[in-house]
Amino acid sequence: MDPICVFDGSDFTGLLENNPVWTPALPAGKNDRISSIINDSDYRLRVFEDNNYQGAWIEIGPHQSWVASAEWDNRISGYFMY
Ligand SMILES: [Ca+2]
Repeated sequence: MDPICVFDGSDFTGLLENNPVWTPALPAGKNDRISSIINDSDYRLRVFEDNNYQGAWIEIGPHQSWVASAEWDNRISGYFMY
């Protein structure tokens, strides 16, 4: 499976997770820090503002990269892929 990478930086630097799994709550050092994502998998990635897949969410499609808007910067607390 090709990786999904989430980054602290807004320019795909500062790797926080490589090939993440379903994550209802990111640990403290990674919570509310994601600023960019590369989804190089065949799955959709749905990211949530709150723990346990709650609150606002958006999706990053297969083989897409994403840079957080001001609204979403340092806000993601969990994600799953499907
Ligand atoms: Ca959050």
